[in-house]
Amino acid sequence: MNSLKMHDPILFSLLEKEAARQEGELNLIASENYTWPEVLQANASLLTNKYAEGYPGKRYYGGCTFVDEVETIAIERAKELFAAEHANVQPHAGSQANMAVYFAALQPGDTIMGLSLSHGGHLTHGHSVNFSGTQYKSISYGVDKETECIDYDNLERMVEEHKPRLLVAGASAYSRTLDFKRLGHIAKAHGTLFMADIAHIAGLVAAKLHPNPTEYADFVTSTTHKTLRGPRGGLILSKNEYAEKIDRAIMPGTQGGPFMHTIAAKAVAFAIALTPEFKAYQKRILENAQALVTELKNRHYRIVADGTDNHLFIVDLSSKGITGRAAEAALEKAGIAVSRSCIPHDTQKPWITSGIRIGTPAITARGMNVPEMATVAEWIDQALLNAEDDKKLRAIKQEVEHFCALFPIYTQPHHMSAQTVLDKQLVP
Ligand code: DSN
Repeated sequence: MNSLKMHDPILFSLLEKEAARQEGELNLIASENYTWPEVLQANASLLTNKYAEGYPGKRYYGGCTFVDEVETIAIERAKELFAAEHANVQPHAGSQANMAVYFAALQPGDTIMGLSLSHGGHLTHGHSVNFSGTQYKSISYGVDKETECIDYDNLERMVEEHKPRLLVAGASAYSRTLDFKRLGHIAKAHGTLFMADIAHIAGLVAAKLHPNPTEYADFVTSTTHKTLRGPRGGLILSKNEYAEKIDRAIMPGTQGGPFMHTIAAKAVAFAIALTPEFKAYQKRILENAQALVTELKNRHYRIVADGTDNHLFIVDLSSKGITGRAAEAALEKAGIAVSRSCIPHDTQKPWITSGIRIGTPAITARGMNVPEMATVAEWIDQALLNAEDDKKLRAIKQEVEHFCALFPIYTQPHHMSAQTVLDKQLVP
């Protein structure tokens, strides 16, 4: 008998319902993914019992022999994966990774410059309601009105004018390649530190399908659970010259005991990300995103920045008579999960929005490929055309459920191949 089921049936049943939701829904949320069974195993391990404040070989607790080895392995794999000089694998999340870099690199009141949230940036890149906008002076750059891409000439002019202490690149809703080389050169030319936040694109960077910023940036931050497909958590990479400052900014600066179970799970995910199979998975994410763009354009949807170079894109619904919020709600009724999203220069409020953000990491993880994208696009279109018709939305949901059953998340052959990879790579 399952122990959780016996001792806490209410909680157990909620976990079962969530498992059924994940299996039965089309997940197009660009920041989500289904991690590997081996990562789940490490993340649910008894390493959660261990306190290990400090770093390998320098802990404030006894009994750290094995967790020291775990963290060292995670650090070494992260460095290899991203060709980085230094890695800190302790950040609990992406926001904590960014906070630690600011804590290491800035004094309160210093100026930071990041992409505006309403143009695809992140709260921690200087938004007024976030610590990054209250503790530091924040200047935001945006995208060009015509191309909806970053205008690097204008960005350079802004760096010249505002002289930020830290230039921040990276986004949560930007579908084009980020020119880290150019950004690094701009920062260097103006005596500005440069941080690249690759939370969304880390898997593509690891697979060499997006430029890697580690050569050009003083600091690189990331999450480990989006395209990278590891456990929920954060990561900081830096040049060696900042290693000590970064480590101190995490502990004792902003965090206490590291989540050793999550660090073990990160180590497992990094090993998988070093394999050719992972690269093939990332390539399929890109192919699926581009195929879905084409299918939606064929159905007369406008795509922000006219397409995508990565795992996500933004659909502008302003000519379709439906807001982002209403579209998100209708799609949920049809068994399709997306997140509403501002479009650049949006006239709707951020809670409402004119767009939706669509990403392909999760549906690709469950084995869907380019031929399936036409079906996905047709359901999106039908759901949005019938957003007020609950009967029609319920009918689509049923079709979606049947379709998803053909692509089970945790029982399909590619997970077996993850096991094979682990056997080959990890077992001596
Ligand atoms: N919340 C994440 C996203 O959805 O993009 C960013 O942190």
